[in-house]
Amino acid sequence: MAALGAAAASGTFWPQSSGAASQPDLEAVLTAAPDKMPLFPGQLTGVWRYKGEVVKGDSAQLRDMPDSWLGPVFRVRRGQRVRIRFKNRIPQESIIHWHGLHVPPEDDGHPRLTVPGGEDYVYDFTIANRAGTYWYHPHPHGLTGNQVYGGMAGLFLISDQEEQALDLPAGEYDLPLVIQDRTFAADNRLVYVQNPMQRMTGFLGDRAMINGRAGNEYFVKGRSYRLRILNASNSRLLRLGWSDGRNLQILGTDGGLLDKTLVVPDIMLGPAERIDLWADFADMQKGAKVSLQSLPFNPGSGPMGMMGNTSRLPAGSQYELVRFQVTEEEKGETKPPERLASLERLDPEQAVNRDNPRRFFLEMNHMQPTINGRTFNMSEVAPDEMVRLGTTEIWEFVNSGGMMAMPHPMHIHGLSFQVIGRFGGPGYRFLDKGWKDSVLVMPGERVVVIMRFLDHKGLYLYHCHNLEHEDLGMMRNYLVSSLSLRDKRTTAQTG
Ligand SMILES: [Cu+2]
Repeated sequence: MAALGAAAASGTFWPQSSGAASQPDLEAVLTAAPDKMPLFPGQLTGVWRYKGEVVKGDSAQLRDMPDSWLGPVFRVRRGQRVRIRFKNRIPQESIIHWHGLHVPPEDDGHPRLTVPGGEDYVYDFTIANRAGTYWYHPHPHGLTGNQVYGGMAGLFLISDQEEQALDLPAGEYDLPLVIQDRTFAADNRLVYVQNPMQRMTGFLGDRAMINGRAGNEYFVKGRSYRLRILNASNSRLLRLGWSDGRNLQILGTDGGLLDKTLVVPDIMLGPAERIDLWADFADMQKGAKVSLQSLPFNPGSGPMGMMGNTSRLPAGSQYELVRFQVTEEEKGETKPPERLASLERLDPEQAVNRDNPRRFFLEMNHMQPTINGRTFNMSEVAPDEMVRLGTTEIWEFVNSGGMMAMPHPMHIHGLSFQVIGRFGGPGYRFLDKGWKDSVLVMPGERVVVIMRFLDHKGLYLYHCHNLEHEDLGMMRNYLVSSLSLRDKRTTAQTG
């Protein structure tokens, strides 16, 4: 159980709860349970999914997605305190991770906190993050891929005053697009990993599913929209672009808005990454269509990626994701605001390891993906995985490349980081601006990130968000403590 009021121990950087931490602003129940959904004509499809219910507070803060296997969309404000009771009613142990949220360790969904089917876990934390598109999903060790694939995931949207002042498209014009690939058998059953090779490369489905349902056509008005795109696929990389060659106008990323709109022809989006897009249909006539596609790219895994990959949508191929059809011409807003949000930049000069960044080598070792040669252990923390509260650090993820190399979307729990360098690799366009919590590291690439361990001590995770890799153990603990490095070495030696 989460310690009540633990979030009140926050430092000065993050806002405190508006209600002096005495009462939650929102109390909800999130139940994971088996369900059956009419995804296609014929038989129903069995899924596992989250259902939500507001117990106290504004019922509009949880919205069901119609006809979707996804859980309810949370809409919360920075500074609000939320208490969420997770009721695990699937026949497996589980726990929820609030992806991208800065929460105390006991609210972070570490696999050591899993509860068996039939039991509950109560989260209680204050929303510390900037406005942005975050999400939630299960995090039991070895079972995350299976549970997310089965339907367990949902969006967690945060707003704040700075974002609200921008008056971005809202309501029906603020459109989430959660992209997941899935394979279905002839009788509409979900099909997951069929052989060890698919587990090693990551599972690729036969079709792109949008917002937890089969239809990918959206009827829109001839005006501007905010599209919140989450790649919630288990392992699939996307290279997003518009079908008519227009540029992407990118407003935000994992950790919220950029300082100004980024205009690019295409962008890579790895598993767990988010992009906020400004989409403008104002220049289109009634009946006109335009699509978001995944454009061709070299998945970079060489012969390894080809083996076991039986998907009808091969990695790196070109296919349509979402089609928009204009049903009503309208003269709406056509340009995003000049300036979006204030963006603090972490200074590498302030990093305690400025001259000696931590290096994490991402390597395949006889079909086993590893980080610095290690795999997951529930409680183990190596000396190079211990960091000090209050410090700023530079970490480097090094994907060594070679025959066995595969892309690894690396995720760090408990904080947002900034990308300060990307070297080598195939040279695609990545969204390395703003605040991130997941970053794609392609074969042969070295990605340098900077982060600050501000106000929560304890055990967190960093791992590959290719969920098959994660379940195979490409995940490790890191420990935030107030001890100095020298103290930690002594402690580690003496146990
Ligand atoms: Cu990986």
